[in-house]
Amino acid sequence: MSEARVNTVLKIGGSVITDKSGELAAKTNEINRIAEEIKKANTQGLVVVHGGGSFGHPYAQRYGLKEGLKQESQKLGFSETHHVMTVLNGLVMDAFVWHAVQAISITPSSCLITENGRISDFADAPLKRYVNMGFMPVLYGDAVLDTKLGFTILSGDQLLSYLASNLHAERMIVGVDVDGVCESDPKIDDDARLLKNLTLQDLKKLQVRLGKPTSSDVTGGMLGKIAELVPAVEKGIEVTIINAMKPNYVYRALKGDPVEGTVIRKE
Ligand code: IP8
Repeated sequence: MSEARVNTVLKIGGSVITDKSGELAAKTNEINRIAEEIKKANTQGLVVVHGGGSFGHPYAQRYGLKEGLKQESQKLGFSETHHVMTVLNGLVMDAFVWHAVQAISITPSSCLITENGRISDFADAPLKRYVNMGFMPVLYGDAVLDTKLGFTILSGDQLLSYLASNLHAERMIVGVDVDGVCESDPKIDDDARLLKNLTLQDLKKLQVRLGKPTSSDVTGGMLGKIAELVPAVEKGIEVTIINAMKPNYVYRALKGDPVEGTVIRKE
C-alpha cells in the first residue's frame, strides 16, 4: 500500500477537555467547540491525539501504573484506567461524529506495546489505511502493555511525537491551557513571558529552568511534553504549541493562519 499521507498530528491536552481539579469531569462545551473548529478547518491528512486529564491521571496515579506491574491488585487499576480513557474518548468521538467529522477511534492499548515506557511495537496498518481513505484517526494517552514493566502509562505526547515521526507528518500542533511555552510557569507567575520561537538548543536550556510537573499529572506536564517532542523536532517536524482554550486558535493553527503561541523548530 502507498505511504499514508499524514500532514498534521494535533494533540488536545487533557487540561483543555477536562477539569483537572475534579475527577471524571469533562468540559463538554470545550470538546464541542474544538470539534466544530476541526470540522471548519477541514484539514486533509489529520490525526488527533488527546490527553487523559481528570479521567486517566487520577486512576493511573492511584494504582501506580506508570512504574509498572508490582502487585496483582494493580490489574484492576489498569482496567479502570483504560476504561475511563475510553469514556473520555467516547465523549470526544461523540462531538466529532455529531459535527459530521469522519473520525475513527483507535485504541492504543490494543495496537501498541512499549518497552520500558517507550513505544516499541505499533500495528499501524489500520491507522495508515484509515488515513489513506480520508478518515481522521483519534488516539489518546492510555494504559498499555510493556515488555519490561508488565504495563505502564503511555502519554499522548509520546504518541504524538511517535506518530508524527513514523507517519512523516509535516507538523505537530499541541493545544494546551496556557499560551505556549513561557520563561516561567504561567500558572504561578502572572508575568510569565511567552517564548514565541524556540530552537532545539533553546529547548535544552529551558528544560532545566521549567518547573516540576504538578502531582496530578503522571506523565510530566509541560516539562514531559517538551522532552517528548524533541525526537520529532530533531527530524525537522515543526511544533506549534497554542492555547486551545481560546476560541478559534485550533482552527487558525490548522489553517496555518497566524496564531499566538510557541513554534519550536530544529534550528
Ligand atoms: O494526558 C496520559 O496521557 P496524557 C493518559 O497525554 C493516562 O499525559 C491514562 C493517564
